[in-house]
Amino acid sequence: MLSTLPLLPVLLGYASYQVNAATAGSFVNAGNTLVSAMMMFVGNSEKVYILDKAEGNAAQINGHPAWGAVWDFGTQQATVMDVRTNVFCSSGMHLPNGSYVTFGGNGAVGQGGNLGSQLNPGGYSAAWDATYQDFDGTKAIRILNPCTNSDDFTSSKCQWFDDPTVLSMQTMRWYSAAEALADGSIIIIGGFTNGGYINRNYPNVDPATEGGAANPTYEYFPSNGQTPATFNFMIQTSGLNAYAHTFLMPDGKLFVQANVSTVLWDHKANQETPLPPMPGNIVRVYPASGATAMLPLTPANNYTPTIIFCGGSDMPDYAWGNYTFPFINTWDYPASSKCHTITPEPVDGSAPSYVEDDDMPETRSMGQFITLPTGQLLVVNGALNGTAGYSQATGQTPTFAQMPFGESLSSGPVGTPALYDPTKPAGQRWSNTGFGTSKIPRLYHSSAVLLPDASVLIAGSNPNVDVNLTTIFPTTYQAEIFYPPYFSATTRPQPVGMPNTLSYGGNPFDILIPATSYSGSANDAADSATVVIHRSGFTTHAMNMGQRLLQLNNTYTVNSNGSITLHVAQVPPNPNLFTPGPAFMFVNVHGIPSNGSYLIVGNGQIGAQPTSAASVLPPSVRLAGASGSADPSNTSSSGSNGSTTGSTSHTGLIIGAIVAVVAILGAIGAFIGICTARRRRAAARISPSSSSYPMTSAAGGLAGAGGALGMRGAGVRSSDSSAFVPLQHSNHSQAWNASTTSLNTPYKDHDDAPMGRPSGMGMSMDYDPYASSPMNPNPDSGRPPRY
Ligand SMILES: [Cu+2]
Repeated sequence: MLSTLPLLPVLLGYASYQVNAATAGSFVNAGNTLVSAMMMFVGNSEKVYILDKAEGNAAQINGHPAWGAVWDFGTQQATVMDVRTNVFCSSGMHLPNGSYVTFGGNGAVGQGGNLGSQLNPGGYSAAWDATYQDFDGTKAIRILNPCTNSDDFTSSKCQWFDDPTVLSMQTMRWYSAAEALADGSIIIIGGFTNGGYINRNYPNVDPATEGGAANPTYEYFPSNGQTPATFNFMIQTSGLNAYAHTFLMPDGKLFVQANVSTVLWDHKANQETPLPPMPGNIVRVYPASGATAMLPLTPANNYTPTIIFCGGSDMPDYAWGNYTFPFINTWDYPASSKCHTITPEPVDGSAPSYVEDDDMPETRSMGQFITLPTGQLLVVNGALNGTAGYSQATGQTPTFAQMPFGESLSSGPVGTPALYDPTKPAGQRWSNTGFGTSKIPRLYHSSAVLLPDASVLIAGSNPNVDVNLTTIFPTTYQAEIFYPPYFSATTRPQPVGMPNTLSYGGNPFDILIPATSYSGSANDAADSATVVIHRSGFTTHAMNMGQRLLQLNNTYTVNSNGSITLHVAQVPPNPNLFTPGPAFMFVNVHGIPSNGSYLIVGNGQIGAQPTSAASVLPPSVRLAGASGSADPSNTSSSGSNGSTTGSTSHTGLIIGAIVAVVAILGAIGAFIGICTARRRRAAARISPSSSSYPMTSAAGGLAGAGGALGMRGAGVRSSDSSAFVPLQHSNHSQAWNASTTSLNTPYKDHDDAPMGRPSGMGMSMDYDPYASSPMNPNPDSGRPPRY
C-alpha cells in the first residue's frame, strides 16, 4: 500500500507536469523571446542570449525597439538587452574565456527595412536611424561576457560591448563565416558589403568584388595587423558563398564549402587544396541552407572529422538570381532530401571524396543539425520547398501582391524533427518515430541550440523584412523546447566530480557515477559509459557555427556498492580538435545523457595553448555482481533510436501526438488547394492561425523554371560603393580601446559607477555605457555629427 502512495501525485498533476515537461519526442512552449530569435547561443548553465535584426519589435529598451534579449533556462522568461549596431545576419563564435563575439551585419535600417535616417557617404547605406536607433553594424565586433543570476545584469559587464569606434573589423562583412582557431582567435571569411539575396550581379562579370558589393577577403580577431588578403575560393564560389561552411581540421587547415565547391585551405599560407565538388550540384550554403555539422570526434574514429551535409537545394545556377531576388518562384522548387558526408583528411591517406548517405525523411531547406550528447544528430526546422531569404518579387512574380507566401521564399514548413545516428548501418540512420510535430513554422531566421539539460531550444522565424504579425509566415517570438528520445528515461545519470576546466593532455581525472544513476549490471553500465564535451555553438541561418562534440577517452573501476568510477582523459593534446573555450560535459550511460556541466577547455586565454602528453589511463576494473539501484523501468536505453518507453503515460502522450499528426495531414490537402488558388489571386493574404500552416505538406512541383532568364528587374544592381566611417566619438573606457583590448579575462568595466542612462536617449552616440561619464564629443552643438 505504501508503495502506491508516491504514484498519486503523478495522477493528480504535480509530478505529471514533470513528466509532461520532458516527454520524449514532444515540443513544449518555452516562452516569449521578445525579439525574434535570428541568433542564439548558450552563455552558461542559466542563460541563452538572443539576437534579432534591428526591426520594429514591440519590446522596447531605452526608447527604441529591442533586438537583443537574454532567456533564462530556469524561468523560461526573456529580458530585453540593448545592442547598439544592426546585428542583421552577422556571424558569431566563442572566445577562450567563455565570452561570445559577433562579427559584422548590416547598415542601419529604419522602418520597413529602409535605409536609416543618417546616410553613409554615397547614400547606399546608413550610419544610424532615428526611429530604431540602430547603428551601422557592417564592421561591428560585439562581445558579451555571459552572466548568471548571481551577477548584476544592470552592470555594463553583463551587457553587450558594441562600439565600432573602439573595436571593429577592417572591412564590412554581412553573412561572413567565422571559425575558431587553435589559439582561440577567430578567422572571419568573406561576406557582402551590403544587402541582397545572393552576392552576385548577373551576368557575373566581376566575381571578385561585384563592383564593391562582395568581400572576398579574410581577417582575424584579434587582428593580426595585416590587411585582409583575398581568399580565391571566395571568387571561385562567387554569389553562393555567404556563411561559407567552415570547419577547423586537426592539422590546422580549414575545410571550407560554398556554392558547389569544396577546399582544404591552409589559411596561414593562403594555399588551397581543391576537394571534390558537391555531388548533384546541391548548394548547402545560404540561401539553399542545408543542414551541416561535424560528426562526433571519438576515440573510435581516432578523432578524424567527417562533415555531413543534408538538404539544401539543387536549383540550377541561373535560378539563384542575384542581389535583387531569385529568378524563379523558389517556393515551388522542392528542396533536397540528399545527404553527403566527406572525411577531408582520411587517416589512411586516401583521397577524400563525398559519400552519399541515407536520405532524410523529407526534403528540407533551412534544416539545422543539433548534435546531441549521445552522438546522434537531430535535424530541426526548415521547409520542404524553396530557400532562405525573403523578397517582395522574383523573376517570375513581378509584384508583391502576387507573392503567395508573403515575403517568404520557402513553403511547406517542416514541423517534425528527424534523428540521424551515424553509428547505424546504412539504410537505417534516420528515424522520426514518435516525434511530435510543431505547429510553429520555423523558416528563415529561425534558430535552435542544445540546452544544458540535453533538450533543444527552438525559436525565431521571420521571413519578413520587418516585423509582420499578419502574414502567413509571421515574425515569431514563441520559443519551444524539443525533447529528444532519451527523455523517455526519467532517471538520468547524475555524475559527481565534473571538472570546471580541462587541459590539452595531462593527468586524467575521475568522475563517479552513483549506483542510483542506472539499473542492471554495473559492468554493462560501465562499458556503455561515455564522457563527452559538447559545444553548442552560435546558431543562426540553419547553422551552429562552432558546434562540436568530442568524446574523451575513459576507463573505469566498478565498485562493490554499484557505483562506477570513470577514469577520464583530458582533451587530446591538439587544440585544433576542440578549440579553447566553453563547453558542457555530459556523461552518457546506456545512451542516456546526464545534465551538462559547464567548463572551460584550455587556459582561458587567446594564444598558444599549453599541451602535455596525452593522458595515460589505468586499466578498467570490472566487478561481477555489482548493479545499479535505479528503477529499471525508468532507465531504458534510447539506443534503439526510437522514443519507446516503459512508461504507459509516455506511450499515451506519443499516441496522442501521432493522432494529432494524422489530423494535420488530413487538413493539408485542403490547404494545398488553398495555396494554389491563392497564387492566382493577387493580394491574397492568409492570416496566421494555429491550424493554417501546411506543416508537413508534400513537396510542390517545379513551376516553369525555364523562362527565368531575361525577366524584368533581373539586371545588374548598382554596387555599393560606400565606405564605413567610424562613428565619431572617442573612447573613454580604460578597459577597451583599439590597442589595449584585453580578451584574456572576462570583460569588466573600469569602474562600478551606476550605469543609468538618460531617459529616452537610447544607445545613441551621446552616451557610451562603457565610459566613466556621458560623452559629448561635439560640445559646440551638444550632439555629435552622425558621420
Ligand atoms: Cu539572414
